[in-house]
Amino acid sequence: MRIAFFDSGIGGITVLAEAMRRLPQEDYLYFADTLHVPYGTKSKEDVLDYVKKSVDTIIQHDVKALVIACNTATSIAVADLRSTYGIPIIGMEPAVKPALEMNRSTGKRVLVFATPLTLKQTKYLELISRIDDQHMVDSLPLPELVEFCEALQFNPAIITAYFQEKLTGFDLSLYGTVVLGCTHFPFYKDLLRSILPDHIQIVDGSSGAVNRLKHVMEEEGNLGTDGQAEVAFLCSNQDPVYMKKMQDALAIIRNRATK
Ligand code: DGN
Repeated sequence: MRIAFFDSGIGGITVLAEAMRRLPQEDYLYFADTLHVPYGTKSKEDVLDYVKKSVDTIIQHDVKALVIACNTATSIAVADLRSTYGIPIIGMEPAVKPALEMNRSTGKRVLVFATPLTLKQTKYLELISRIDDQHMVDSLPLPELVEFCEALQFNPAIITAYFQEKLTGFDLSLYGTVVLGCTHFPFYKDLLRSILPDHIQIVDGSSGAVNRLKHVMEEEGNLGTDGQAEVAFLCSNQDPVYMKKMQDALAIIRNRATK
């Protein structure tokens, strides 16, 4: 049986790639909800509906666990999904906790990049109020970055100009860590590395999600032994061009210099 990964578009491929690296004896199914991408600028009610429909489709395939490889979908739907389906469901969490720990000795701040919808959800606000007692965390919504990514727009001049505009007004000397709280954003990790000052570390939630996946599969005694990290791609509008795009995106992320 396969492990399924789900996102509105190609973002979750950044988490899938980490799982393939760490759990190569599994096989995978990747589903993109191309009928409704992007989620991050839509209403909570609509996203909940899109996620449930997508998971209903995914569950018809023989899958043993599901990773909601989308911070936006996780923050809106993970509790609902866990009470509906009888397989392990792993969600994303912006890596704010490790980011705060990394800055303990320097007293620097944390800057979280995510979709506007993720940053508005109770799940995120509760996380911040639980772990950020010193008020060291700021956030920046970057919805256009999802659109760039879906268009495979990796032109350094365009993306650099975008980041520079968005970061206007931020004193970067105050920050020690940037958190990529949207699974699309690690596609820009190499570029961000060249834009941000050297003292700023960049973290994302992929390794945390894969740690959790591995732990859950071990607990269930259900880790794969004979898989070959093969990936079957599916998308909700069944567009052959998008199928090819998902394969290209996986190759891009696997060849990225900054892990
Ligand atoms: N990749 C999604 C996330 O992690 O929030 C967002 C994509 C979107 O649909 N906006």
